[in-house]
Amino acid sequence: MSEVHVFPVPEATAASARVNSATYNEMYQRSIKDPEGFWGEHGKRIDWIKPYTQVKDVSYDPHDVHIRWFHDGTLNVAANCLDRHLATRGDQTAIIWEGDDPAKSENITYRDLHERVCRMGNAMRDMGVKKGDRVCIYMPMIPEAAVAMLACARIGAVHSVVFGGFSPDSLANRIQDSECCMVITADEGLRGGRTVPLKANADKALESCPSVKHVVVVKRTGADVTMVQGRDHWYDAVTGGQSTDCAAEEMNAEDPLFILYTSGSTGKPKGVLHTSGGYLVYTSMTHEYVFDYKDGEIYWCTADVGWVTGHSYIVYGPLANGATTLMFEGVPNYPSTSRFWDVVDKHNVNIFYTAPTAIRALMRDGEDPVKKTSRQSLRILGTVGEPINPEAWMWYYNVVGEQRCPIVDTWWQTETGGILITPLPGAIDLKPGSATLPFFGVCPVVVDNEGKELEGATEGNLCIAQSWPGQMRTVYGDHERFVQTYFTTYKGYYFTGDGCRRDADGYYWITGRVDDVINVSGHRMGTAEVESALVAHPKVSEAAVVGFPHDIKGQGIYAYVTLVAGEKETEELRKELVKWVRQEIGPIASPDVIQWAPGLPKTRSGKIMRRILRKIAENDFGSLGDTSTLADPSVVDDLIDNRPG
Ligand code: 6R9
Repeated sequence: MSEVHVFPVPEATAASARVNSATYNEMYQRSIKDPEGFWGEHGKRIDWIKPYTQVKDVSYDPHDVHIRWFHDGTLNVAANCLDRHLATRGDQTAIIWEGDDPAKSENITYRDLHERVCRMGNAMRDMGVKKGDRVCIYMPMIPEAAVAMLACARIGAVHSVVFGGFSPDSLANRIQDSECCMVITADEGLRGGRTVPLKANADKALESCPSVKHVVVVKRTGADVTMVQGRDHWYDAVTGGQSTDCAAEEMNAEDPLFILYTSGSTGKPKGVLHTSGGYLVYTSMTHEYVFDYKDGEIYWCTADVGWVTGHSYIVYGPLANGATTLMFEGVPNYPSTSRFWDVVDKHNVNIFYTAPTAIRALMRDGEDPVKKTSRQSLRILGTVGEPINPEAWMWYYNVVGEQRCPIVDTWWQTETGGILITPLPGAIDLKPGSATLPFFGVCPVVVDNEGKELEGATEGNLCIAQSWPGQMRTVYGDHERFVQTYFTTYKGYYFTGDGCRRDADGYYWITGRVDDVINVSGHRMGTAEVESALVAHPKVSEAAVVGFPHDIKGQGIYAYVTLVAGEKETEELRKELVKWVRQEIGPIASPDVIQWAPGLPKTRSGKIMRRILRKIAENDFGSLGDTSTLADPSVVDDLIDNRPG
């Protein structure tokens, strides 16, 4: 490891920030030693209908995993994000919407947003949606996506947002798993000047989703779409005549707020379930402290609401804090690679939060597209989704932030609900590539493969020893899978699936997944999902998928494919398989490399040795390790000899 440059907290930031290094240490120690006291106090940052008297009721014991926070309190999440602010900031902008077309943007005040949410809530109730019902949201990045989420929260329905880039099949699987009664979508999405056929995709998905009784369609592009009589309704038609009063359902702290599907190392995507009270306390608190958010500031997270980052840090955290949150429909390189910075200047963005993959892609275009913009409004920069390489960090820091803006490299997961390991800009010195130190209440531990806790500077598997309020509660409909996935590998801990290194200063450096999950452009994917899409093709008999280092995407997808006997390994078929996977899962799952593999390296018991396949994909043949346990060691040489490119 080469020497690491440390970037101390700028004095001005420390002086004005909510916490400095002394207060961080004090608050952190208290949060770990007395979680009940700490969270009992900070839980009051949101409005409760019936205040809680209980703070924490948690067990990580595999025989009885349960996680409850504030569990005798009641609240409504939407009322916390809207009604609560009306008296003091009704006319303040809640959402700045920036369209794909730079000529289109809109400012939506808290009052306006409240009215829209109430209208939609009433429309949903009219269509029979009740507390506890599941509603699928399959939307582009338009304000109605946030309205739909908040309308669900208002009437106690559980939303399941499915990223607009997912295929009809992926959408159908998610709708079926949680038996959604309604789908909220748009005619089309618009990204980078190109349309996405959302309604047509939904129609295809719904052929196999009998639970869906109603579809609400927002008109975004005005494209011609099929509307099924009795099932499909235009958003404007159902919300137009509705009252702007909509009683907020009184929810228990542990009533579900949403389900969000995420990839694991095996099987189908899991429905990660988050509940109401703890989630809102945790996301609002992290949003305020991690970004040092101050009243009146303009905050922009570039994620899509289809991912957890969009849930927690575009919608719930910022709105609970009465912030102005920017929602961007487009992409970083349309109409030009200056777009991010043009938007920063146009709306005077103070806090900017994006993914390393976007930074790496923009870096390729050089400094000019950045330098021709002002960016003087920027104060804090953030990253999320994957490890950031120090080169990209330095470019972000020097070129985008002009050495003025601290970078918060925030490590967390769909499962964690909110940020767990991160710098606090006024308190923690930065090291490029490190997510630095734990947030309040978070107790990271590094364990070896046997589950032994490692002390001091070390490297191993990252676990979390104590619960925090934003933690997922279960896998929807499959609590056993929840227990199996997160609480059995290392007893007594929540296992993250990530590897990490801890340095002598106690800083954490996330090294990436230690399971069969890959991270492509910050999007999480199970290699098993891509494999099952491939083997679903009639000409494929077997497939093994691994990640490999990719300059822009972080990781690329490398697929080894064995064809059915008699099928020819042609360039045409290679292209067809790439297209096939895009159709089965979505464009984010497109394989970057397909290598024909007449045989795969398997143990005598038939297990594919992925370790070896990873090395070959990485072009690292010197350290293949022990291949003697393979049923047929010669397949390895064959794969090396026939590596494409
Ligand atoms: C929020 C989100 C989670 C996985 C996680 C890890 C990787 C996220 C990171 C990071 C290094 C960071 N990850 N943030 N790795 N540094 N700052 O991305 O959730 O889509 O569930 O992905 O992403 O591997 O386990 P999710």
